[in-house]
Amino acid sequence: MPPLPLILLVVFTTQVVDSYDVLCFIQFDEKTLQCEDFLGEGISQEDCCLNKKYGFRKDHDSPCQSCHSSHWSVWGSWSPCSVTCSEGVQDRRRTCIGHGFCPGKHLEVRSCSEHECCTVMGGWSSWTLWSTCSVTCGKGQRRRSRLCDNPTPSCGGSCIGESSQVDLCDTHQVCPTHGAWGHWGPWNPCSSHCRKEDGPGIVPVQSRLRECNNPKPSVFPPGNPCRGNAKEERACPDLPPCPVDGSWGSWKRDPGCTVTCGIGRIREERSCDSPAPQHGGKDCPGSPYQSAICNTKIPCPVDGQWTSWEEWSPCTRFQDNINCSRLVGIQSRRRQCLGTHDGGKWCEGNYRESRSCYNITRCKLNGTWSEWSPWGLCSSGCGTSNRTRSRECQPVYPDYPNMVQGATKMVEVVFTGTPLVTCDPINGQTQKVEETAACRNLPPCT
Ligand SMILES: *[C@@H]1O[C@H](CO)[C@@H](O)[C@H](O)[C@H]1NC(C)=O
Ligand SMILES: *[C@@H]1O[C@H](CO)[C@@H](O)[C@H](O)[C@H]1NC(C)=O
Ligand SMILES: CC(=O)N[C@H]1CO[C@H](CO)[C@@H](O)[C@@H]1O
Ligand SMILES: CC(=O)N[C@H]1CO[C@H](CO)[C@@H](O)[C@@H]1O
Repeated sequence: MPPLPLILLVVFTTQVVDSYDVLCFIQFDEKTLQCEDFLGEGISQEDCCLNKKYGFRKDHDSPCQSCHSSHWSVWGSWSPCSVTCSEGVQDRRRTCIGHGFCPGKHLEVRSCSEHECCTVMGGWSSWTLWSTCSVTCGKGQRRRSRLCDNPTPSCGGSCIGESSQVDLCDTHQVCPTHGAWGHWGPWNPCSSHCRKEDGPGIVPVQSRLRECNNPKPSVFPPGNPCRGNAKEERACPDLPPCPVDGSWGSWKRDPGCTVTCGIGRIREERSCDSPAPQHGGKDCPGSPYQSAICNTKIPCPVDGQWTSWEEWSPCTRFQDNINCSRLVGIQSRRRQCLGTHDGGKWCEGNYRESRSCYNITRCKLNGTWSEWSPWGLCSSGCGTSNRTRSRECQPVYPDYPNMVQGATKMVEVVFTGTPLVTCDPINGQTQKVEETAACRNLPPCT
């Protein structure tokens, strides 16, 4: 609303000068309309008001008047607005000062507004129906709500109270108990005490178990089983390396056979390095050495061997018949060196030897009985058995020298040949007598 039009009144008056004594003051306060700083009394008004700033009173009970001719005071401040919301009015005032008439209005009025609108509180609609229970078993909650639209609040207004309500509800159904895992059990021992250095799938593992018993799922109504695994595995930490037993490498031959011909031995050696024992593993079993057969394919030399001596040749002297004579003859015998092969040595010694001899073949010589010979062997090993001993007729050799001068030295002379010998007969025997005796205490023959 536009401010009200001012109604201006213009009144013309004539100044009336009537002089009378007054109480005169040096200052007139236009705001309080009071006279201040009393100057004196018994002074004519005309004189007091020679200075227009002065004021006066006609007597002690009269109001203070300004020496200035009549005029409006300054406007007062605007009054508060007639309303606190929407649009209202406010005014201000002024006062006519002086002892006359002031043209114009002492009051001004204008429209005003503190806030553009007035707050309107809202009103609730009716409640919705209760929702279904939040659970299908056991006790849960149900809910209802209402809208703040009856009426809708405006200009900062609102509805008082809750927009929703919660209520307990009971389905009267037993809830299933869903399974939950219990605590993990302790870690089981590792699948191995040690860690192999290489090879497939040999990281030792350990496992632990847990049970679906915290709580167990109910049977009726059926609860959900636990999710996830009841067993957990992990690689075992910080294991020492496994002992590695040693294993032999391949055999390696020494160079060269032990023999230079035929078949010999050769030493073979192997090392415990495939692999070598590690981390306390066992040494390789057995010997690092073995002997193998090596074949030079070269025949070995064979030394010759003497055959037995052949028979002595006839004891002769220049093809003369020297038997039964004192003449020394010569006879010789031979032997052969056989079997020398492949560079083997010839036999040591002579293949022929000779000796000096007297030929006593079929010569008639005196004989003499020998002593009894030692008893012979038993004729059998059990039952009854005999043994024998004998005396023989031995020749008495002629009294020829048994050493003669040879080519370079004295040589021995032997009698050779079978003479005709006769001894004094014993029991009619002239060549040989025998005695027989039983062997005693023989075991019986089975
Ligand atoms: C042993 O000697 C006795 C007496 O000379 C003879 O009778 C007997 O047959 C002999 N026995 C054997 C087994 O020669
Ligand atoms: C003895 O001499 C004869 C004639 O020269 C001869 O036949 C015989 O074999 C000789 N006996 C021996 C044992 O040498
Ligand atoms: C084998 C041989 O010639 N024997 C003779 C040796 O001498 C005697 C006697 O001089 C002869 O009777 C043998 O015949
Ligand atoms: C050759 C030899 O010595 N003959 C003797 C054999 O014995 C008789 C008897 O004692 C002697 O008279 C032989 O001279």
